[in-house]
Amino acid sequence: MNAVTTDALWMPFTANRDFKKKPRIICDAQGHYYTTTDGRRLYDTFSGLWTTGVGHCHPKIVEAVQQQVAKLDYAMTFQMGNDKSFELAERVVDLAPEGFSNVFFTNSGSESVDTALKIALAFHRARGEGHRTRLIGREKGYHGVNFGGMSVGGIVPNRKVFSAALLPGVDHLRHTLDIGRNAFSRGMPAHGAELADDLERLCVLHDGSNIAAVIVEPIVGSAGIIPPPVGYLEKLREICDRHGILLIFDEVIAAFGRVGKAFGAERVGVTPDIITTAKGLTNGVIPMGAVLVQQKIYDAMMQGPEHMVELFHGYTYSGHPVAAAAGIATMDVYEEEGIFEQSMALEDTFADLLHSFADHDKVIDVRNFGLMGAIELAPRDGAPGARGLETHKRCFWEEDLVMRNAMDVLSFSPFLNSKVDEMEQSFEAIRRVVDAID
Ligand code: PXG
Ligand code: PLP
Repeated sequence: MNAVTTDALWMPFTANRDFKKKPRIICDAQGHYYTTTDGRRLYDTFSGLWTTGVGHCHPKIVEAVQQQVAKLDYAMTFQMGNDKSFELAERVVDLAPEGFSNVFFTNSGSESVDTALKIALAFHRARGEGHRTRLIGREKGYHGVNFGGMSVGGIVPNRKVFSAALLPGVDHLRHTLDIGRNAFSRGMPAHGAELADDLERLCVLHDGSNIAAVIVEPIVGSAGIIPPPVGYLEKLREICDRHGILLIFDEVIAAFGRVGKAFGAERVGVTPDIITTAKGLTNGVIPMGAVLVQQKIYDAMMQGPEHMVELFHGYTYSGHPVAAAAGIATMDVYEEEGIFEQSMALEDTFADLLHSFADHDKVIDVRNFGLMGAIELAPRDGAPGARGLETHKRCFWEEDLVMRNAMDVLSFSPFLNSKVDEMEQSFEAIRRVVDAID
């Protein structure tokens, strides 16, 4: 077996004791495959953790990082700047929907979310609307694990233990998952646009003039891939506009080709005021996140004496030069290799493969949008989540496949440049496992 000692590491979002009985450890990766410490080669159906859309160890990104780390490893980005961070900001703005003019760098999706919420509050205050302090999230939303993102998030186990420390003044829209009416929908489900009226209800309850921002994932990721009902996001946009509320799309997963365009906003045809990103910004190679804002937000903040800091916020590693170099190389790869077009071209095959599970007696729903997909298994009596975890483990040990589960939802985030035969083989393996489990 492997020689790695697992005792000291407290693993994130992991059943540590169960894992350490029989560790699943990766030590190498190339393209679409991982290698384990016991020398097996595994196909990755999750592109890292939604991160590594163009494949692992892409030579162009590896080279950019190697060169940058030997040239400028770090420089302060407060009251100074490094060339690469400015260059990456321009590249990201060039890809963004019309109206987005500025980028604030962070080191993760969680930091992007907390940054976006703080920008929303600061923006309203700068415009003399400091009474807009309430933040609205949505049930089943995942916005990372920091206090702001956890508070607007709606995944119960992520909040339960920290209940006393959740931000005040936060409320939640109802979620849009409706297996009863929408099971096995391909892409956006037909039913549920009216759930956006929940925002109108909260505007009555709290008075819309007190609400700073609404944050949603345009397509829900972590909670099990929930595409928005047809017309839902348009309605949210309209209600936000009517009440002067900022709309934040959390695109930590959706941005950079995951749904066939540079940004999810472009794909769903609804433009928010702020977009949060991370993951695909650097292909997951170096941690980095970014918050994109519309021109009106940046402009509103650029006031007061010119020698004064306009936004008292930033991270030691905001715009880190090595991360920025990885980001620039990633943008080059997206462009030169037509990655977003490749992603779009794979969508139908991916949807067909997912929906081929619709007839399976253990499957209660299949959901997909772009290259985000879920097969939801019926929970085993008295043991919710057991089937999902067992499928994950069997895929790893018996099928040489990395497959992510969230409880009994099998989630898929294929490479944006997947090969069709590899994708097909991975779903054949999944079917063998789903057939075999109790
Ligand atoms: N917002 C969204 C929409 C995300 O998907 C975050 C914020 C937080 O990003 P960081 O970089 O702080 O982890 C995420 C992260 C899963 C899974 O299994 C998804 C995420 C993280 C871990 C697991 O779907 N998304
Ligand atoms: N804690 C202490 C004591 C610090 O000095 C700093 C940054 O200087 C931080 C936390 C925040 O760290 P970061 O900027 O990496 O988020």
